[in-house]
Amino acid sequence: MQHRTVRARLRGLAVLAAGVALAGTATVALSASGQAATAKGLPQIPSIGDVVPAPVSVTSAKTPYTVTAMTVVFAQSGSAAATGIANQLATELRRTTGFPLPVVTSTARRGPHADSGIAFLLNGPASLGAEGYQLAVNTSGVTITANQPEGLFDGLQSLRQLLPAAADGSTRQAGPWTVPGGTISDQPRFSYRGAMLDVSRHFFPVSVVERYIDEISLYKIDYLHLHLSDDQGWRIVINGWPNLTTVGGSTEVGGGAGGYYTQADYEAIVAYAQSHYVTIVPEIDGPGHTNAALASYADLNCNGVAPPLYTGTDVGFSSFCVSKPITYSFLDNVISQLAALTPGPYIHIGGDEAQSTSASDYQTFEGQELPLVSKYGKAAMGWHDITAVNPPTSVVAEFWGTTTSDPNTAAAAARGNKVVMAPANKAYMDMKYTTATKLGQNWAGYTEVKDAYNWNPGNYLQGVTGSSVLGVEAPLWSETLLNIANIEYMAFPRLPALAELGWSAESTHNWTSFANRLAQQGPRWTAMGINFYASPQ
Ligand code: TNX
Repeated sequence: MQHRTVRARLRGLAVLAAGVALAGTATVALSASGQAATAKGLPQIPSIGDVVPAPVSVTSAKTPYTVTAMTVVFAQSGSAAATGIANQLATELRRTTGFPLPVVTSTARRGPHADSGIAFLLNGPASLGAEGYQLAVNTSGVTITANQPEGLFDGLQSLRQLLPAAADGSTRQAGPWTVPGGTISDQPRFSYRGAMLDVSRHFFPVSVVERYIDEISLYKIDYLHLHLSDDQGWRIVINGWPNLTTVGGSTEVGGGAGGYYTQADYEAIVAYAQSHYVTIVPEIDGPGHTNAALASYADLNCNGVAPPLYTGTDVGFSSFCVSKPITYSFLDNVISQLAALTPGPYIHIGGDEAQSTSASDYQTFEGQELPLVSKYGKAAMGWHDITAVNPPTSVVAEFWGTTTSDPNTAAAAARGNKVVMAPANKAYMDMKYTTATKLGQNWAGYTEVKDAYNWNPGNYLQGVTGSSVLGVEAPLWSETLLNIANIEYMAFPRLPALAELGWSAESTHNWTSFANRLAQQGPRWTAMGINFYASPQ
């Protein structure tokens, strides 16, 4: 990770001491100076179950493992992906421990060393699925097993949380580097666990997007939806349409300079995301939220006149010209280029708040655009407004409403469409926490951490249950957000709440347990230099 700063570890431990109410029995305690201790009353290291999102099943044991200067990291023989994941851990731990931590092939882990060191192995049972993993800690070592590299990466995220928070710092720290003993067996409830970043209202450079990828992947988020266009800015180069970025990308909310990604920038984001097992979902919104494109090309407007660029925060005033053929040749170019640059399965086509497009024009528009997405080999996602047009069942609807009933979305689910749950009053990370929150908006209400956590995505929207729910997403709209510190303040600690709803089994849902495990994340965020809202909850 980049840009880390280390703040007082003692302050972190104080938060830890205040926040921890151990679910299991911890067997080793740490004093505030970080020394192993057994005396009562001292803050204890976490038990192996103290992970966010909560694992499916956990067994605690009195067998902690301590990483030392002798520790070797083993990677599944013949797997470049497993080696990459082993290197991620080794690189991270070398920085803070100063230990050599060589990464070697798993065939070297045999004889008396058969369970020594830290191993990433791809021989887990098939029942773990693509993303599941098992993590076992005994006094000789740590073993993470999975079927697929994604599972190893998810297991690595759990292991990182089980190491002392100082391991997440940017400079050498004092140990000991002890991991609590026992086993975890874990796999996700939903396959789609998303975050969304609005890079249109305010533009964020590649480095900010990459840092956000670092942060979301800590909590096993596996999709990042990028809102690449809106009234205030068009943020990706489309060959053949240069004004989109030179004009449409030249400003943002408040009139700042805006910016845009070259296609090489976008490819760098995609590759960075892939190395974190995150799939990018690019969104080009339409027919509404399109002023930046309309300002870039007069021909895209029904009256042939380009409107001025827009730097305010109103919604619902712009529309593509539904009756002009150029609208669809333009979108064909956009979607074909985005599809070619995007290895993931989805292209998001927006479709929300088309208040300046008549219902019949909206129907015509979506009827023309949806086939373009399949023409280029992708599945379309759209905001749930799109369910009004009876879209093909391959289309995924993203529910952003504030009610628990939406007849169009329920009807789409009944026809077979999948739904991603992002209810604005629960999952929108740009809603203020309380009336005192300076950043953000409040049109969907105030969302404290408990509000973000206490709902069930599998049973929230009437008629949208069971296999209709593909997963969850945490949208972060950026009308009021200027930089990474602003982004982090709104996402932490609510993003981990949403991540737990997406990953953890419904049977583990428990506010008290979550709040206790969440409190232990604070010192990690401090060590990583992540700005967060210190919720009194
Ligand atoms: C609604 S939700 C929007 C966005 C705004 C957001 C602000 C949705 C699909 N559209 O255009 O940025 O509210 O919270």
